[in-house]
Amino acid sequence: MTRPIYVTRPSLAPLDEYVEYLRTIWDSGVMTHHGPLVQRLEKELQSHLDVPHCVCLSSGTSALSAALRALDLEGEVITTPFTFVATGNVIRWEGCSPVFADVDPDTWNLDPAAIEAAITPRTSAIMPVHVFGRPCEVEAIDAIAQRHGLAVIYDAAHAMRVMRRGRSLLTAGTISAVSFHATKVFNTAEGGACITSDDALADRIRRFRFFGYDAAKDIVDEGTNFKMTEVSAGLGLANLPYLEPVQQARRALYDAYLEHLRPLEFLRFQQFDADEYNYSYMPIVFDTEERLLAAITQLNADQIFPRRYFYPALNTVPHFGCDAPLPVAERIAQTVLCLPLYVGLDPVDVERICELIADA
Ligand code: T4K
Repeated sequence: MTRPIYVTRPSLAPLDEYVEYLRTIWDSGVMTHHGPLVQRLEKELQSHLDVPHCVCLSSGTSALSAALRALDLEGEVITTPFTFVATGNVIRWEGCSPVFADVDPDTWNLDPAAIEAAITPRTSAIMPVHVFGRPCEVEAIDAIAQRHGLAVIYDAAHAMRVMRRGRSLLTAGTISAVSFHATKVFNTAEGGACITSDDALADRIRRFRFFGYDAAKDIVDEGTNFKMTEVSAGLGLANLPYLEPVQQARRALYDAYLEHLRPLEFLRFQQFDADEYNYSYMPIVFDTEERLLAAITQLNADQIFPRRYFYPALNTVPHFGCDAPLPVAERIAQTVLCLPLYVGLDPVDVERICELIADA
């Protein structure tokens, strides 16, 4: 038995395969500025995802930032309170106001009826999150956006390798922003990308990431430094061929958890289509926060460290200044726990984790 066990570990290609990419960097001396490895990674991701534009950036957060900027958004952006703090922060960072709407009790994603109820004359966009990779109600959200003339930016940080009706979920919305952080199913250490089918938006995001320069190095926009390095892109290129086996291994672990945990009456699970999901997280919901805390104590005593993604609900975080209670999201945030899930996690440890939870 390995200890300690953390909530995740990065999936990494064999080191010698990554070293081959590093060698090309050492040979060329090109470390950054949209070099050959970033260009190749973008091409490979475009073909992998079957999308016209995948603009690689320095993080999922910078991808969200660039998406908001590319659309010149201002005013209110409706989003979910059940998400990582980056989602809400980036909206404020870009000069807009996040307006939190409640989530659906089964999917844990924004409830379309709650989105519609939150629309005001100041609303400019909807920023839903496919939380833990579970797709949002994309059609319903599109219909609302069209009715009210709003942009839809998906925070698709968790959604690499999620399919929806045979297509990558990253094709949803005006722009989807995905994270390639070390803790994600596909990683470039730090990194992210904007996916869009709009040529003009893709070009604008490319300019933003490089100080607003165009190809001739004329300053044509107000940009910043959101560049992905060649070192990150090389890691992405090395990791990309392993996505299928990584996903299969995660699915086997997820299924093993479910087999042991399903009989426990005090637990609930996120609902999704098993064949289109990416198995990026193993979230479980307890009937009470007391039981969740008891389970954490039991697990920690055995050096197992699950995580309370995403606690607390963002509408209760003071800097967002939101007074309205959002009971479904707050309840889920109080009672959800993400269990360890990564390639290499020993099935014996999965069993042990489940026993400790059952004891709680
Ligand atoms: N939107 C959503 C919905 C998101 O969830 C996120 C990020 C974003 C936007 C923004 O995307 P990025 O800008 O980050 O690309 C992690 C990640 O930093 C973050 O990417 C992720 N979501 C968030 C949910 O979780 P922590 O606070 O869990 O990191 P940490 O250091 O506690 O790591 C957790 C465990 O992972 C450790 O116990 C051990 C393991 N680990 C971690 C790292 C960093 C490793 O084994 N190796 C590593 O290099 O934040």
